[in-house]
Amino acid sequence: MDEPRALTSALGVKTSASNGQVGQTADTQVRADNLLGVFDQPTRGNSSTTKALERHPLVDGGPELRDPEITLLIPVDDVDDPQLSILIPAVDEQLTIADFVAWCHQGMRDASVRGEVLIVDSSTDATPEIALAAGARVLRTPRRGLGRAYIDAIPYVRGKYVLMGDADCTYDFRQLAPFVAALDDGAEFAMGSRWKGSIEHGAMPALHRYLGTPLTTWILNVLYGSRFSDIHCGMRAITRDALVRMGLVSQSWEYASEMVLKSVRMELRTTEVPVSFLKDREGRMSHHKRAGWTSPFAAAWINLRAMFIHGAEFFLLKPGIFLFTVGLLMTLPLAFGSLTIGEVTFNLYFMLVGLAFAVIGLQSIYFGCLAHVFLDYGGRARQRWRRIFQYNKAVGASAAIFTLGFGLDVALAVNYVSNHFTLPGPSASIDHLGIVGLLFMIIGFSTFCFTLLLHATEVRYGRHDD
Ligand SMILES: Nc1nc2c(ncn2[C@@H]2O[C@H](COP(=O)(O)OP(=O)(O)OP(=O)(O)O)[C@@H](O)[C@H]2O)c(=O)[nH]1
Ligand SMILES: [Mg+2]
Repeated sequence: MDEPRALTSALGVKTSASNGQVGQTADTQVRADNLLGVFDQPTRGNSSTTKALERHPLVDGGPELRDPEITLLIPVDDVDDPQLSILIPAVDEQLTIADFVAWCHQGMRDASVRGEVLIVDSSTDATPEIALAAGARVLRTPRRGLGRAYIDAIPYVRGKYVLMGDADCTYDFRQLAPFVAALDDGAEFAMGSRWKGSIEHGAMPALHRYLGTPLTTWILNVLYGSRFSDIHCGMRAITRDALVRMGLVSQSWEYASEMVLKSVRMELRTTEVPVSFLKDREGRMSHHKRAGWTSPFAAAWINLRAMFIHGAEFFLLKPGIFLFTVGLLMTLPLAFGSLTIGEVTFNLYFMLVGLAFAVIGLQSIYFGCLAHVFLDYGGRARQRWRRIFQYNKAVGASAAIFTLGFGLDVALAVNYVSNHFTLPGPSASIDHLGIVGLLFMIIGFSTFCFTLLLHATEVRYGRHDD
């Protein structure tokens, strides 16, 4: 505890969220550039930093995207034009951060790759000063969650390859060469796998090892038709281009699932790399433990939530088609009256159950299509659905089906009025046709609404994908 504090004062480092100050001693100089400052005064930052930031699309998006609460600290032995960026969030990791940065440098030397270590730091201890002294770039950000730390850091990533992980020395970054080799071989996403590598005894609680991770990995694989062996592995590499295109939104632990499932949706060239998972150092307490016993459950819950939201179509489209078909089979054959097969009579009430199934099924189908459209990365789903539901044809068909249904129900209403406001009875064919009429009106109206919404997506996404 004492030693890092002493180092802080020896370095004379001052970090400031708003003005990017400069700390200096006889043998160490540390430069702190606020991103805004780099733009306003380009000569203050070193030229490679300025260039990297200027060409980044997120930064190019406009000043409103620059966060005044973020400060970049650059070490004296900074690397120009790195090929690899090791991107590591850290909160209060002063116990391990020096070794961790040294491991990264050793790993990069062994892999013969020119790289930088970028620590996304939200610590209140001496982590940033130690990391900076060890030769890492430090991005000071407010503590806003693990996913948010990655999102905040993306505009500052200079390498073509990005390797992610934890600062607690539980992933062995001395062995990073296989990740670089995988990306060199053409992979866009190289996911670490502790199950294919090794897990040191005591490194993972039994609950995570035998239940949480295998179960959530299995669920994701079922939902997305993928074959990952360890979706929560924190050590993973991705090209910067793919990471930017991914547009991560997760603020917390669920970034882990979001990256994996988006890699499937984006059809990234993906591979798995075995990694060694080590025990926490003596004296380090996991953030989950610090947050309380409910924390792993909260992490599992938000990871599942991400999987379900991004995979909404799984629950909607195919189940919807099934339910709609069952609903039609329960209603249409009874359109002209009850049917008796053996001992069983299928009557108007049976039709009503079928009507409910058909309506729920149809809504599911249309919501599933919309989920497909909203969560589409290549534009192909939008193109396909718009081709199936061409505006004129779909609106024309909706109007025809609705009118047919309306006609059947008008006939029922006329019959009702002309019979002194009484219906002939549940087995009369006019009553059965009235239910079919309702079904047709619902199908027609829902299809019209869906067609409008589907084509409204053009307003949001444009037609460049056609
Ligand atoms: N910048 C930043 N880093 C974070 C945040 N939360 C966690 N980290 C860091 O992200 C890495 C992974 O953190 P956690 O997933 O919470 O992991 P942990 O404390 O090692 O807990 P275990 O999952 O039990 O290993 C560690 O290096 C943390 O210091 C955050 O809100 N902001
Ligand atoms: Mg850990």
